[in-house]
Amino acid sequence: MTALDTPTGDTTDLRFPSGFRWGTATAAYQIEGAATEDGRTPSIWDTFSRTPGKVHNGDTGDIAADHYHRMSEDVALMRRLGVTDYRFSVAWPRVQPTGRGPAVQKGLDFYRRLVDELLDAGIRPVATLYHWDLPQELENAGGWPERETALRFAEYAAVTADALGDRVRTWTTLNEPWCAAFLGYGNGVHAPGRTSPLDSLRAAHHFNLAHGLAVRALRDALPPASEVSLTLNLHALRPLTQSPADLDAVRRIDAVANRIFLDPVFRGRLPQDLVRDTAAITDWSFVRDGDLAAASAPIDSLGINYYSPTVVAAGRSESPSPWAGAERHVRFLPAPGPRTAMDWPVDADGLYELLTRLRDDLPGVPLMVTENGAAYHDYTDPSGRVHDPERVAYLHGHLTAVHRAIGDGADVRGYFLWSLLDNFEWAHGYSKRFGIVHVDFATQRRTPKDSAGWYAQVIARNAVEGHRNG
Ligand code: IFM
Repeated sequence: MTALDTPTGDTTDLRFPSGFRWGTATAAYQIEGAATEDGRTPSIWDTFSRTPGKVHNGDTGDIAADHYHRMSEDVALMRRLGVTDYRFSVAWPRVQPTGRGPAVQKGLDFYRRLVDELLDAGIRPVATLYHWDLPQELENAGGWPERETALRFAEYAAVTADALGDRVRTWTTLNEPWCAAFLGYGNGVHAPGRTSPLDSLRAAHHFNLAHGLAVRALRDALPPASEVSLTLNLHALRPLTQSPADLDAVRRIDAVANRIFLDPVFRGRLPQDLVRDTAAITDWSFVRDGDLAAASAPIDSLGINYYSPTVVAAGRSESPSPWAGAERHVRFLPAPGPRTAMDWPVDADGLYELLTRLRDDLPGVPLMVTENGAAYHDYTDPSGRVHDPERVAYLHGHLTAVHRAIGDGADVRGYFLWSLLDNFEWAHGYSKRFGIVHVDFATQRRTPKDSAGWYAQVIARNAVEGHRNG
């Protein structure tokens, strides 16, 4: 029990610090639909999802959860949940359809309306600039492996901040650049579907550069009290055994999954072991003088997206892999325990391990859990209810882990549940439901699941239930 906790009979209220930010998160391509409206042009995900065999069932984000037309209803849902914050992403191809030049007002107007409705509902908007929907024209010009894309991103950040900066206080440059670089350009399971280790490393560097240049552009455009952040899906790594070979497997994956972003952004340098590990692929000469200084422009907080841990051992894995050569030295093992519909293990300790690692590695950097949640096989029962006890258990376990990390000194300022709505789950299409609000994609009817009611109570009490002595 910490000083914040309150005993209540057999249970204890695990209280969060006052002012803790309780949010939900979504991303533009996953919920908006309206793929061709108001000047929006195709992004790499429009192209990829139309490519036969790339997305389950041939699903696309053309309509998705139709949030573009149902935004008011969705904000009203959040108002009822009582969330203090909402994390959404801005679709670059709505704002700058060709990836460059002046902003399209109609595209920006949608976000202006969204932000106004959020503020009217007493909900703080948290805007992410890039959640994977690169304008296709920029991919045609080379995409993230090319430096030019980073320069274009900084321009997009500036025009978006000019338009929304008076109302949006918290900004995130990139969401999960690891996925965008390594799943998009390394093993090709995400858009744009390339399978080149070199391209994935080049993309990762240009994401770091893009982030840093965007931080500078945002600082120039935003009022001084604004907060600028970055969201990483850091991998919580565990060795199979404590043998030197298994520990080296952890080191390799930590370098190519975690430190490839953490070191440039927080220390202005590349991990030297990563440079050695990838010497057969590149000499990293695409990193120019000044890039790492630009990448390490100071930020106000770090966002962490966490779903499950990764167990590794010395060995060999399949190719094409997202691991830029590390697959020749590392095998991945299933973590034990129950699994979600994604077949991801449920293991809240991994979140605690990550948050306390960052407490130690990045002292003074406030943290936010910007995504956490689970997909299950949800359905509406004959009475119209959606019972999702497994999701409630997942969320309860993970919030308890966040609370424990805070008690142990991690400076965690907020938690954003993924996701508000069932949505387009990338290569899985609509087959995986992460929402706490069920969406019937045939009718677009929204039905809050039991987990939504549970989360509303957590927010209202600013606490989750713990067990005494438990
Ligand atoms: O749906 C995704 C989200 O877009 C990024 N983080 C992980 C989620 C679940 O896979």
